[in-house]
Amino acid sequence: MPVAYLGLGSNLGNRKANLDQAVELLKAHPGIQISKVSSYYETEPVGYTDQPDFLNAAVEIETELSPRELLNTVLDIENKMGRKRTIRWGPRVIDIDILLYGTGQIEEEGLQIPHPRMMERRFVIEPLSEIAPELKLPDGRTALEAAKLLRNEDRDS
Ligand code: GSY
Repeated sequence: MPVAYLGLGSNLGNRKANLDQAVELLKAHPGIQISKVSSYYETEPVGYTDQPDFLNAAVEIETELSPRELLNTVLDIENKMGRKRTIRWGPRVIDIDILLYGTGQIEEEGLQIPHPRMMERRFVIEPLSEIAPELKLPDGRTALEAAKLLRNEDRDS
């Protein structure tokens, strides 16, 4: 069964409860088996910075769903949890991004895999490197190598 990786984030309301609920809703889906969940990481907002800090996590799943079905499932969960799409990069109860789906590369309307901004986002790579340190990322580095690089960049900036 294909293995996929998801990035989760929340910066509105009870952020831990939101991440917990998103994990439970993923778990409850008959086409998804969760194999790993990272710790929850407190992170400063990146991009649009005038918003509360996030809690971020990464999840490894095995899934019978196609990438498009997986996208529709995570969008359903976001909607069920009350996600409102007001400001594009603004605060959100829950955000679930598909980071990787096996070694697949997909460029379709509304669906890009690997996630186009994952490599530059420490809030994605740190939790991912915790649950899958040896996972090969799109640039050929392992998740652990990519995390170290981003840590060093942050330290030197
Ligand atoms: O797509 C991610 C939403 N997001 C985040 C996030 O999840 N964590 C942090 N730290 N900053 C963010 N900026 C955006 S947009």
